[in-house]
Amino acid sequence: MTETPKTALTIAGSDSGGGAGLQADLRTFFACGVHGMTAVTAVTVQNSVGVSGFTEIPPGIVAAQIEAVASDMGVNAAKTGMLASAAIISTVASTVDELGFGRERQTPFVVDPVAASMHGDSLLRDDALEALRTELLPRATLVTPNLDEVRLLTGLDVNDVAGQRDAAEALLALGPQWVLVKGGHATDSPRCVDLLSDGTHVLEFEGPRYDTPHTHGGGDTLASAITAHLAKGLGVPDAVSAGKKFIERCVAESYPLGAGAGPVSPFWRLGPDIPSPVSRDS
Ligand code: PXL
Repeated sequence: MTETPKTALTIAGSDSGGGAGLQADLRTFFACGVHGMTAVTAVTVQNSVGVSGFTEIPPGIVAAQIEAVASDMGVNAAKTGMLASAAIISTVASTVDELGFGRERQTPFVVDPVAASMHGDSLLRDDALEALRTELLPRATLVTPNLDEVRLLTGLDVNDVAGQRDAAEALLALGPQWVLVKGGHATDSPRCVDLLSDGTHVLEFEGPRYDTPHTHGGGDTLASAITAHLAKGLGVPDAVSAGKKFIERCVAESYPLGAGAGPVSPFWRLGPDIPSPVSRDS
């Protein structure tokens, strides 16, 4: 028997292709050394080319999954991914209140405001955006939008770091404790800058921009790596710094799979002992 690891909970949707969603979250939690738990919100039908449909889990079952693991196993940090509907968002909001997750509460709560897949397929019903804005963002310890999600949440069209600063202000006005405005979608920029702010501290995390189409699950992986480090007791800036280093390597080591976008990959965390990749045709 070994020591029990810290625990992290993802409240997210399933990606049948295994690249994004709760599959990416669990893989990341494992690679970051925390025990991963799931509250499934939706089941998507997808592969590397796109999402062809999804069904939602009843809100009461989403809440019951969260309560079941929190009451028995304990949650050191939690995150959200695909939430699909206003009804699920409202239920998650009241459940996290009940359990003490969120800003200025005991358990760090990361909201990744997932609205669409990288191919542009909607993962959030139209009526749910307002619920995300008004019910979930005010409860978040950290919210981690990409620039498309910034546009949906604030109406701001951002393509440089100055714009990211303005977006951070606009998002902080919606109530989260910290905002990480990710710059990955600002493709004109040769570097990839993510801007973190709580209104007092403004920190820029800069990294390389890799020229690869295989970034499926990148946002989920960053948010779950940050969540894992929060579960281990790091503060938000240190957890974001550790998460950024983790996702950079996962993007550098992403691989092609299927006809479309392959996944970012944490295989490198397994070290030199695993066999090097062999062709699946051989
Ligand atoms: O990467 C965002 C995301 C989150 N959750 C699920 C997804 C995706 C993107 O495809 O499928 C279930």
